[in-house]
Amino acid sequence: TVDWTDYNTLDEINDWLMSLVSEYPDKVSLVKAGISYENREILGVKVVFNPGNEDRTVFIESNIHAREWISSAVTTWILNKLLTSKDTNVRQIADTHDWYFVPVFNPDGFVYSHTTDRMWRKTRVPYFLCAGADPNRNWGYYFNTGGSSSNPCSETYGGPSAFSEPSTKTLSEFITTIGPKLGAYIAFHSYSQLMLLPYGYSSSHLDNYQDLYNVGVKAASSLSQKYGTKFQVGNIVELLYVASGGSMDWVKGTFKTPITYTYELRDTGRYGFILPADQIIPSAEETLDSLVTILQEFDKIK
Ligand code: 0X9
Ligand code: ZN
Repeated sequence: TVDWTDYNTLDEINDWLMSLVSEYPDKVSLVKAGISYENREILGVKVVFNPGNEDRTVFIESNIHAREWISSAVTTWILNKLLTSKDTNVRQIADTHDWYFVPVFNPDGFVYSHTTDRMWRKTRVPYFLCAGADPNRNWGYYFNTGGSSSNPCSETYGGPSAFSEPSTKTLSEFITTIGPKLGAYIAFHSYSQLMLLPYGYSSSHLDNYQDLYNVGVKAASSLSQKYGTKFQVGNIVELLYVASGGSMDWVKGTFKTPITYTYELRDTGRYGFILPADQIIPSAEETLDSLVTILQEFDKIK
């Protein structure tokens, strides 16, 4: 069962997604967002509370990196809150957007991180000496233009070509079907407590960087209210490193989606990727607080 007191397996997450479709048949529908190398379906849900919000679609991505378990736990918690919360701010953002939640972008790696190697990051596509490409270096926008490796044994191996990985290729095809409707694309990773702005291929302040930054600072302030957790806000290259071929870069570059953030969730390194499960709910609560601020502040800009 999924109750956010512990991390869940892929089967538990997928069973829970399917149970939501039965529980809320008028709001929730199952989405087959892609298929992995090992032939796992990449499942998600579309949630619609009210008609007329098609052009205000929010897409939430997590666990493109296998070991970052907190990311899908936060995604499923937020999904549950949107369906059940009576808080007026949560209801306001829920009811005025259409939603896509795809909790596990990299199911093969995620299963492998549960069964075999807790620190696995990449896909499981075999490449001669080593397995896996970094699925967040494999997208087709400024692919392989910095911050990715051409060595298949590297943790940041970009793959032999853009969209070489079945998961990123099929996910990109699905996202393309809704791309023009996207108002917001949010990717959850861990760890470091950052709100990252496009692009990962460049340190230039491109597109609507200034709006994203100003709203990001307000969102980080909201995030800190409950537990005092501090997040920094800024361009990927300036806060972290060059990282080309990321999913958010591809979405932003292809569709010019206005709202685009990549979160690096808790913590700052004490536990790192192995974040204790008793931090799932507090991390998810503070993250939802920041998401409320993002969507409300962008409504004021338009
Ligand atoms: O290196 C990454 O892919 C991310 N950091 S992590 O420690 N979770 O691996 C940063 C992703 C930045 N986003 C893009 N490059 N689009
Ligand atoms: Zn990551």
